[in-house]
Amino acid sequence: MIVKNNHVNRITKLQLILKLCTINREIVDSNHNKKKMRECISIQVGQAGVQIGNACWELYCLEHNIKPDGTLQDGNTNSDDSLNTFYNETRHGKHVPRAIYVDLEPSVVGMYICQNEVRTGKYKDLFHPEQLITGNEDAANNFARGHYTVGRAIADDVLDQIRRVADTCNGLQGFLVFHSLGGGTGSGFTSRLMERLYLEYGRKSKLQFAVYPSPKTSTAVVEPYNAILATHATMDHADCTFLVDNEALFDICKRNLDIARPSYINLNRLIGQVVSSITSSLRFDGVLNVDMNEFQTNLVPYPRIHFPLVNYAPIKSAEKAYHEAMSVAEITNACFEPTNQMVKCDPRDGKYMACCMMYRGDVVPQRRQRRHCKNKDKTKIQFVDWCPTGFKVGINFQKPTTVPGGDLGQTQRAVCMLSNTTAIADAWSRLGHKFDLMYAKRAFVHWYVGEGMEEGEFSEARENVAALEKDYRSQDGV
Ligand SMILES: Nc1nc2c(ncn2[C@@H]2O[C@H](COP(=O)(O)OP(=O)(O)OP(=O)(O)O)[C@@H](O)[C@H]2O)c(=O)[nH]1
Ligand SMILES: [Mg+2]
Repeated sequence: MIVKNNHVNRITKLQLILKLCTINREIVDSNHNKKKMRECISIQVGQAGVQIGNACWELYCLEHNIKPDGTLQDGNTNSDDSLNTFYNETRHGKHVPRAIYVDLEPSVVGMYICQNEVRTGKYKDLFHPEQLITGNEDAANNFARGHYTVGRAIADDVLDQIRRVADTCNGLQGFLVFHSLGGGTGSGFTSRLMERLYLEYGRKSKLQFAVYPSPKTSTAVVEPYNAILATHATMDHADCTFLVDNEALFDICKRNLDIARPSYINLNRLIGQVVSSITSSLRFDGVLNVDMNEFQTNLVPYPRIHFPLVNYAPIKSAEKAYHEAMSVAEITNACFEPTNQMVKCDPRDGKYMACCMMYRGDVVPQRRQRRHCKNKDKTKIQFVDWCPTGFKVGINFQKPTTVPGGDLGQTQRAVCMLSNTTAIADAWSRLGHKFDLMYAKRAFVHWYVGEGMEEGEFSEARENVAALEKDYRSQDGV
């Protein structure tokens, strides 16, 4: 569903043909989806990936009425078959997440299970032990250890396990990979894994959810090195990467949720809500549902320009949500606020190449569309001149679910906006600047060379990210 504005766009014939091809493909894709199961495999890598995974699977289970041991809540008959895209139902009626947890050290994955055993025993039975893969020593915040030395040893086991999970699928759609860009495992091992996935599952979609390093929460000084090396190494192997900036999340938790000192649990629950919105069209049936593939087709105009900005609204504490019911218009407006963004940058300084709105809950289609147009004028959203201006819109009628005892208040509706904006180039320039300060002195480089990396890889990675920044900026004619 595309809402066009009145601008006359200067699009060439070729671009028009490309657009028509895209629309045709979308129709073919959505017809195809109706006939066939389209499973997704989630891969949670390193501490951040594992802990974000916990928040996501906890929320998915609540949304689908699945008990912590994988069985359905009493009275739930799984009438919506779509949940099988994320869960494999066994003969005994247990729903096992199509997920793999990987960390190069045992404590984070182990602690998760152990904490649950000790504290509540809640989700320890959800996963099959073979889905949780750990090594003996971590990557010590070093990309080279995660990618080469330590990571190499575990890669085959991980790929074998992925193959086993893939064998349980009828029509595997793709992979969702969760990781940090700053950790040694999150950066190094993930990029090795993405390369293997690209080689072995080339035609399947590969989406990443990557934690962008922030000085407020980062654990190592070399995170900018790891992040740039990982971005370079995965650039050609990922179809779409959603960045989540810990600093942006930290500020949202403080400002919107009144959490004085946000912890990873607070940040991860927020990420969980966002991921749930992005993936809800894959997990629930619905007439106005728009499949992730369709959004992706619209969001990524060129293979490298694949880092959409994520906005989410409403983000309100339980107390505020109880007193303020937000209308469709209000959540749509709130969603455009830079304070509801998952990465710090200012889209008003850039131009949009694409914009997708994913609504959930009580939302009436016509009103929503009109609101878009008004909103677009109001906030002076500018599209690049080569792209037909339009919003792709999807609705999932299931209202958002909140975790009991969590920070977010229950609301009747929510919206998640994915936009490809040239403003995200700011994130790359900030990271590049920090990289340059250290690399000018060759500080800490010996740790990487000691693990078998060549110094040339640093400059190659830096040049590639600089080129990415330039690619983005050149889209709006800057
Ligand atoms: N949002 C979020 N960020 C996290 C979490 N845990 C770690 N981080 C961030 O991730 C980066 C550190 O990476 P980790 O994921 O801890 O590292 P790792 O992948 O386990 O790699 P090594 O421990 O070096 O082997 C820092 O920027 C942290 O702020 C988490 O649970 N949630
Ligand atoms: Mg770790």
